[in-house]
Amino acid sequence: MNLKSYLAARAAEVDQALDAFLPKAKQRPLTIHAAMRYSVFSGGKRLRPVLCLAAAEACGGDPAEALAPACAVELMHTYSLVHDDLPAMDDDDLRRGRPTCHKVYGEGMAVLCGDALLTESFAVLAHTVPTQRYSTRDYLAEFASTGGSTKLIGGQVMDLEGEGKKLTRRDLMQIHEAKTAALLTTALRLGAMTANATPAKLKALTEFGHALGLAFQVIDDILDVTQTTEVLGKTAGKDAAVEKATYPAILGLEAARKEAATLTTRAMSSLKPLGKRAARLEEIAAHLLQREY
Ligand code: GRG
Repeated sequence: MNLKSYLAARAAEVDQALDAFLPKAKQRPLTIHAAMRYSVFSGGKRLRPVLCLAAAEACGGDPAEALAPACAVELMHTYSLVHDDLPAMDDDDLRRGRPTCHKVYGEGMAVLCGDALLTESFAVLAHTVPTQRYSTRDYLAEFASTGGSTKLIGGQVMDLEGEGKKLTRRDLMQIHEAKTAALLTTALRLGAMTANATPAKLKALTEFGHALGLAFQVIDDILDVTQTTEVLGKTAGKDAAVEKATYPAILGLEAARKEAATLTTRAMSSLKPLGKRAARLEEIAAHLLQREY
């Protein structure tokens, strides 16, 4: 299967599973479930869940076994987007090509929608089947730590506190390790754990996720200055407008492009311990370097 078909097929599987896991639209109270479904089914790329499934395959597992953690990761990701878009955070009107959750449902409902998505993500993760090496407790510890105050939330705190300050490249990397690379890495690790991956393979995927996550963020920063709002589905030029520290702002556009390529090469070479089975992950990394939105 070529990469385009693979990505589309995996994303469709994830969407189907998300639909089954989420409370139905008819479930009362109607508004919160409508807001949750509006935010989840809004045309996201499904990168993190696809990485989760691909990591399971790369470790010789059945991707169907990785659907629960894949969906859990997407729900945690969507919660972070809904809350990040709120006026108290990044204050954005557009996400995934549509008005943000609070623009449609109001701020109070968007706060609750994020809370409900995060809570639901743990309920979905609980469906993951333990393996010989990894218990439900291992999945939970991994997932909770990523969502917590040293990773996702910690990254957002550093981001908020960095506003209006002159950040160094090192500061920026720390923010993006926590905000972006951590969840990508956890998606890969959880997928691998469902395949009972050896510690050596898990380590390789951790290194892959770290470099890929940073590359993904550098590219995201580049696209913010080079793409249009229509193509991105979110407000382009936002970072520069609020004088946010970004890779192109700190390094310059060309050096930022080189940095993304270097990180992608590093990510690919981390995959060596997985052998030929990692070809799909390598292909995804190459694809992300070329992405236009
Ligand atoms: C806990 C509120 C809160 C925030 C945590 C993750 C995060 C910090 C904020 C979300 C917004 C943001 C800029 C995250 C950085 C990672 C990133 C570039 C996300 C966008 O991911 P895509 O492009 O989005 O995969 P889609 O819409 O395709 O799923």
